[in-house]
Amino acid sequence: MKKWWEECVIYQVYPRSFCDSNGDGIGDIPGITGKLDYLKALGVGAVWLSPVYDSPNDDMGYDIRDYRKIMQEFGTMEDFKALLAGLHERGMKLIMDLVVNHSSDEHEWFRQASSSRENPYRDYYIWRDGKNGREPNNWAGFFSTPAWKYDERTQQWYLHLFSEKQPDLNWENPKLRAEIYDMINFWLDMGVDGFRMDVIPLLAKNQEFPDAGPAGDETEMQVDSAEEAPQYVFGGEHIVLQPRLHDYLREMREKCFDGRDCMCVGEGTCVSIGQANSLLEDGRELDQLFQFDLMDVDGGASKWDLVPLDTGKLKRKLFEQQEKICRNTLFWSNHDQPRAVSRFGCTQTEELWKRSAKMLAAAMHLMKGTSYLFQGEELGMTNFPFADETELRDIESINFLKEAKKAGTQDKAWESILVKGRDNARTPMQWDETKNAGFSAGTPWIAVNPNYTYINAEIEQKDEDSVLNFYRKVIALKTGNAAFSHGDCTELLADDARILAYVRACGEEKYLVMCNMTGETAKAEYPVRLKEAEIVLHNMDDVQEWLRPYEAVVCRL
Ligand code: ISL
Ligand code: CA
Repeated sequence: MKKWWEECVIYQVYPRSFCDSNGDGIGDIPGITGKLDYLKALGVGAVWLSPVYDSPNDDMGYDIRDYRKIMQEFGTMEDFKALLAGLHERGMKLIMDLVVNHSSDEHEWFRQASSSRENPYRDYYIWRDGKNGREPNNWAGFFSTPAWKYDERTQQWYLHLFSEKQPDLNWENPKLRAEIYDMINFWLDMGVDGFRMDVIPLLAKNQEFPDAGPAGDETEMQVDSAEEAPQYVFGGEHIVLQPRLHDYLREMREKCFDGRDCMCVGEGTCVSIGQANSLLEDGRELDQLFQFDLMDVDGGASKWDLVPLDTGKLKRKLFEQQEKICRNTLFWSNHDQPRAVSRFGCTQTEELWKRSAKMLAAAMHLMKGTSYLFQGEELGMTNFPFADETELRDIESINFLKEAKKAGTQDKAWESILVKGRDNARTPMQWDETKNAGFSAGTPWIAVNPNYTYINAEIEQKDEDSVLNFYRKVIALKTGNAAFSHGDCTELLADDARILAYVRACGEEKYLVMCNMTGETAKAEYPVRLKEAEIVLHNMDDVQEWLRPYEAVVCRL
């Protein structure tokens, strides 16, 4: 028997940008509840809600001040319960975001912990003495800062892999773990159906806290004086998939998930394709994992290094995931990534925008695995033409630009932010042609993409040929047809870098999916003659011999 989460398409809502019900410019929970029929009509079976907990929003809700309270701007606990009930009434599930690698520095635990070294909560976080007047080690954080911050009051350093307002929790401490499990059970008892677990592979840290760097390299960041600036290095080998992580996840399953019909999907930060199954294999840790290799195909040493898209590489990664990851997930984007069509498709003309957005829908979501859509993807929403830094809201981009200015590389940094900045995904959902795309009657917290005049839900609902209606068809195939929901997936044309081609098969039912991922017509030895094939889904009106730019076709074999 397949589990519900293996059979449905899951839709990610970024609440701040989804729908503002009271005109304060910030999306909120009643706003989401008002759109449930839209989601139902799209055909999704579950919603993953980015964090809605009380937060000072240093990292837009990923810095939690109170795990059992709803963020005031988003509404009340009653509003939350109404959302949950509204989903359940329509036969949809709700997955919450679980951010437990770190809390906010405004969380009561941290306020206590940082008040004195003797405080009973001290050990809920990770404190160390400095070395030579500097950080305890050379670890770099994710947001262009060192990973440690000095606390004047208690004269020790605390670890924060993300912003300094996101201190890392100390999972070594059994009391902290018990509090987290209680909190998880609080939400499960209320009826939520699962969790998306933020940066879950980073929970356990090497307790020696050694410097990071090439093994055996004694020079790492040995700094001899407080004046000399050390080189900070990402401490991956000491924080990703450490042995204790597996103990924690197993314990969590025992204390929270066993005996319940819920699911957990982990954000597989820094987990390679080959490592993914170590968290999935025996079903005692995670149910699913987001593996991020696709998100790195157009990056270099860092995501900010812009590398042109190599569709051959993209294809290899996709099929490697198919082959090696049990219970695979499929996604083109999320709230941390640029918009899929701007990144993997083409926005040069309106026609190619539409065609390539549809091609991406078929290419990804008809593969084997649970599909995750990010809000607006189903409309073909695009990256935002940020004019200058005053339009940025995301701490990652803001910090990156600040550091680039110091180094005199701000022009290059700005180019990267336009292409890769997380705010691209966070501009308001485009509902209709009215003011602010129908997102808010007030002033939105982040600018609305000017293309809402033709990319919006209302227009697309009415247009048979829209990206939205194409997504509906893809979702209907994915969830209503055994070959697509759990049939085998076999790659074809593996040596052709331009065409993504595969067969989905379940018993006698067989379908061929062929997608031209490039802007050129792609002649090749096709497995079928398109003109004679029984076409069940197509993003163009007529059939020719060869796939035209971004053409996608699904035929029954
Ligand atoms: O966003 C990224 C790349 O731009 C990632 O490095 C990201 O920071 C990483 O995947 C962790 O993401 C998650 O945790 C962060 C939060 O900022 C992200 O929004 C969240 O998805 C810290 O909680
Ligand atoms: Ca609001």
